[in-house]
Formats: sequence, C-alpha cells, structure tokens
Amino acid sequence: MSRIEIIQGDITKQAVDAIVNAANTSLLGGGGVDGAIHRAAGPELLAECRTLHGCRTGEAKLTKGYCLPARYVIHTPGPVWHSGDRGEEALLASCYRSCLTLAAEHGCETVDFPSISTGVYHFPLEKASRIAIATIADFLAEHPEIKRVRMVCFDARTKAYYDEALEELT
Ligand code: AR6
Repeated sequence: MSRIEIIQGDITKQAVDAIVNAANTSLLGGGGVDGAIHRAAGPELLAECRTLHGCRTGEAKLTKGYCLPARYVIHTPGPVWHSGDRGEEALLASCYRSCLTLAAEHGCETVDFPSISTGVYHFPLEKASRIAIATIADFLAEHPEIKRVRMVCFDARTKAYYDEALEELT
C-alpha cells in the first residue's frame, strides 16, 4: 500500500492536513504526544477541547491546529492495555478508523498518526503496529480521496515495528 509511509520524527512539526493526538477521554491534555501537541498548538487548543466534553475510547473528535503547522488535530483516546481481554484490539482499530473517517469528512488528503496506546497505555507494540497498518490499509482501499497516511514514530524501535507490519502487508 504505497499511500502508507512510516517515518521517524516529531508529529508536532508536520505540515499536513491533520495530525492525530493519542489523547485521554477528558481531552484536556496530558503527557507524551498529547502534552507535546498542546504545548506546540498553544492555549487555544485546550480552550476548544474544553467545549468538546471529552471523548469515548475508540472514538475521535476534531479541532483546529492553531499554532501547529497542521490544519487540524484529531483527538482519539486509545485503549489502556490490560491483558487483551477487554476489547483492546477492537478499540485500537476503532481509533484508527474513527480518525480517518473524520479526516475524510473534513477533506483531509494527508494524515499523520502517532503510535496510539503504545506509550503510557502499554499496548504491545507488535500487536499495535499490525492493527494500525491493517486498519489504515483497509480504510484507504475504500477512500481514494485520502492521498497519504503516515505513521510518525518518535523512536527507532517503534519505527522498526511499523516498518515490519507494513512489509508483512505487501
Ligand atoms: N511525536 C510523535 N510521537 C510521539 C511524540 C511526538 N512529539 N511524543 C511522544 N510520542 P503516549 P498513549 C510517542 O504515551 O500510550 C497521555 O498522557 C511515544 O514515544 O503519548 O496512547 C494522554 O493524555 C509513543 O510511541 O500515548 C493519555 O493519558 C507514542 O507517541 C496517555 O498519555 C504514544 O505514547 C495516552 O497514552
């Protein structure tokens, strides 16, 4: 699937139509990529997030990007990994689908994702990377209007797992 790319980098620096935030259900900020996005976007992002009244795990909500180079931020709370028997895999797939659905509805052609749930939420990276790539590929097959989706991995280890998952697909 040539419309999927994996890069290593900082998602807050990407000039794309939409970046995805690995948020929590409050949508009021936190650590990790969520903290980085709020810091780079500025306080207006938090002000808009306050009007959204949170978001359920596996769903997504869209805001403007404010001081970010990206036009929109799509916020999705990923599942916290427990032991895999609380629907974590289906919820993670739902995060990717919900974000891409919103992106398509808002005319986004380029979308960048961080590795949802694999930081403080402890989703196993190998499983998470396979779910992410398979879900994105399925969505893109039905949505030619989205031109490119990238996984923006913060570190080399994370990137290696997504590279592998993409290779397995092709
Ligand atoms: N660009 C790209 N990826 C990043 C960046 C960045 N600037 N910073 C961190 N990452 P995490 P989660 C990577 O913990 O597991 C927050 O407190 C990071 O290395 O940010 O979904 C929220 O408010 C890792 O690979 O998200 C929630 O409470 C990936 O992003 C909770 O954390 C995800 O790690 C969500 O936990």
